[in-house]
Amino acid sequence: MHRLIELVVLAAPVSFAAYGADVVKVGAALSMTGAAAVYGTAQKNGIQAAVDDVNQSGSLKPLRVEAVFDDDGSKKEQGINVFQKFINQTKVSAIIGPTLSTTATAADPIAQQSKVPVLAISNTAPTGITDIGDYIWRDSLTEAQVIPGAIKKAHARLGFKTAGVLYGNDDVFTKAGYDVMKKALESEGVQILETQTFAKPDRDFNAQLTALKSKNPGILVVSALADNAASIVTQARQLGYSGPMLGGNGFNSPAFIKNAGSAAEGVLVGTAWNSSSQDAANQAFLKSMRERGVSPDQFTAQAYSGVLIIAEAIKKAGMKGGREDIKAGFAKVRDLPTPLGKFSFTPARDAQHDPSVQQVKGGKFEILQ
Ligand code: 1QQ
Repeated sequence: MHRLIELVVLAAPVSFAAYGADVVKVGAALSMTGAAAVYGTAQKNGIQAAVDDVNQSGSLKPLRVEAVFDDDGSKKEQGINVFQKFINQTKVSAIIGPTLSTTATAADPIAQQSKVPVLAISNTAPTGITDIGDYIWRDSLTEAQVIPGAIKKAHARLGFKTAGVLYGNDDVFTKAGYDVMKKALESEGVQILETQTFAKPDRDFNAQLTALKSKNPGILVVSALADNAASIVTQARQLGYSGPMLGGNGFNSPAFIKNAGSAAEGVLVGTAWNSSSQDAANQAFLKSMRERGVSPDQFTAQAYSGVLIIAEAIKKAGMKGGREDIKAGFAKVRDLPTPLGKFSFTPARDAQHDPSVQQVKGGKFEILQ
């Protein structure tokens, strides 16, 4: 008899915590397969770590957050299916993701219609994301917020006068990144000598790179996802292009460096995460990831920050974790300490914090001061 009572008492908190009404479910639609899989894996690590850290801190008591993960396959259709499942079956309070802007343009309108708040953690296309509607928010800086500063810094240091540009024309992000790069180069007074395009399934970029190299540009500027980026940079060096290269957000993965090897050395990349920041929130994030044996990248930092932002929204809503509560709470987030810096949303629901520029040195990204 004694034994039985003990069991019941011990079991009760566990079952409440796991299945009770006090759980705020957040669906994470991430690219675990397909062209953006390298980002999705990094994001999943960040979300899980932040959920554990928030719950362990007890700061949301009596609530706790639970992340439900699903693979958007780096594709529009699969992203739509995952969103529908999260909204109608899992009945999540909010959705994090999807990984690619391309997928977001298709899936976000469903969440908007269903009045489910979305927090994008890696969509960087300047338009076509948060302007879908008032339930769509993001903590990822857009290419328009990052690239002009990166090009300005590269220009000031290297003094090039001309550029060649290569971009993917079958993806919302790579295309939008190109638009931003073109504008930024022009406003720096840099002449674009040649522009070439490719599509995600392409593996051989020799034709485009030969055309670009023949113009002898002072810098090669590339908008591509990580897999394509590694092949492009490798093949450019193999063709004998020895000038500087600058990439967009797709380059912000250590997978790019790993796959490009020595060809990645010196490549410049604008980034939303200052990995060397001594801010307490960044140091706590780095410690948390170290304890998990995970080497974080920008996508991990944005994912981790996303969970902190949702937790803050719940607090600002008076410790309520419903769909409308989280949406209303987002609007009240101000100067929240995160691994990205002090975080606020702009009136257009975009991210507001400082960007950085990094360069590949010795097989690693190094922040340029
Ligand atoms: C986007 C991106 C990708 C490179 C990151 C996952 O920035 O699709 O908007």
